[in-house]
Amino acid sequence: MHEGIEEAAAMLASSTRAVVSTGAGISRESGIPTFRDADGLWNSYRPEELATEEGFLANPGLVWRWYMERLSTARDREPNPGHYALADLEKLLPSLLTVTQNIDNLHRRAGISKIVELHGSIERFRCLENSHLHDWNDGWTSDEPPLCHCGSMMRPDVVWFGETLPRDELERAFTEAMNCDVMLVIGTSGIVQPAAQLPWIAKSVGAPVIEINIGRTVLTGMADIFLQGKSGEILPIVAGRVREMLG
Ligand code: BV8
Repeated sequence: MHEGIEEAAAMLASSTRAVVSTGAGISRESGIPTFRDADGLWNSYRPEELATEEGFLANPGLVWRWYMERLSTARDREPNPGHYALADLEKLLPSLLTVTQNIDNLHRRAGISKIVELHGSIERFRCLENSHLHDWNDGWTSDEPPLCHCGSMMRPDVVWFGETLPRDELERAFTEAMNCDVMLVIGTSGIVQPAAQLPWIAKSVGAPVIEINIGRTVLTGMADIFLQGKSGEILPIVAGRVREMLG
């Protein structure tokens, strides 16, 4: 059995306010590239070109096409055993809240219902001028951003670099981290702020931090337990042990 899994499962099974914080790594086994790994998204593009409002305004078609490509990839892929194990943990631990940096909608598709999407969703769109919200419209093309009924150009309803996160989501994530009794951090390099604060907040209030990642990150040194490996392989084992412990 993976060193540390037993202890991690026991911490989760005895928790009354568990928080899970996920990054792009949890979707990697669904075939969705991460941002910083060898085949990461940013390696083919520069973030400041694409995931910023300036980048979008400078080249709306390029950024729109990049998001359309990511939207169709996300829709073509399925949640992996790691997402489903989190959905199982949510059923076993009623207080569990999942906070994700991901915009691929795979947590929801795996049946996770208590979720905070800190950086928005690739399935949602809003117009630049008035933030009118829209779901995908089959009349839209993937080449150029469509116009809203108010005439303003559409953009993905995601948080770009240099943009503040949605207040309610950020407030909820920070509050839950300040009140949690265990934090499980999965598949994140722990670089992008303010999402990267979450495990540090948990640590500051005395909650143990469990990290699942294929490699060491800036969080590994502070984590109480580091489970090295693929989240799609480790999470089902952890969820299975929690289930056995709860009987
Ligand atoms: C903000 C949505 C206020 C769009 C994203 C200098 C210092 C500190 C901060 C800053 C700074 N300069 C600017 C900032 C702020 C900036 C920031 O943090 N920059 C970083 C780069 C330093 N943050 C912001 O701008 C945020 N807004 O702060 O507002 C403000 C306003 C103005 C000026 C300053 C501040 C907004 C950030 C949100 C950006 N939007 N996404 C989109 O997706 O297109 S960020 C995007 O990248 C993701 O959402 C995610 O957050 C991030 C990627 O990180 P990860 O998810 O961790 O993914 P990554 O590839 O890095 O790592 C994957 C991990 O998985 C790896 O560790 C790998 O080992 C592991 N892994 C891989 N496979 C597996 C695995 N693990 C387990 N199993 C596997 N199979």
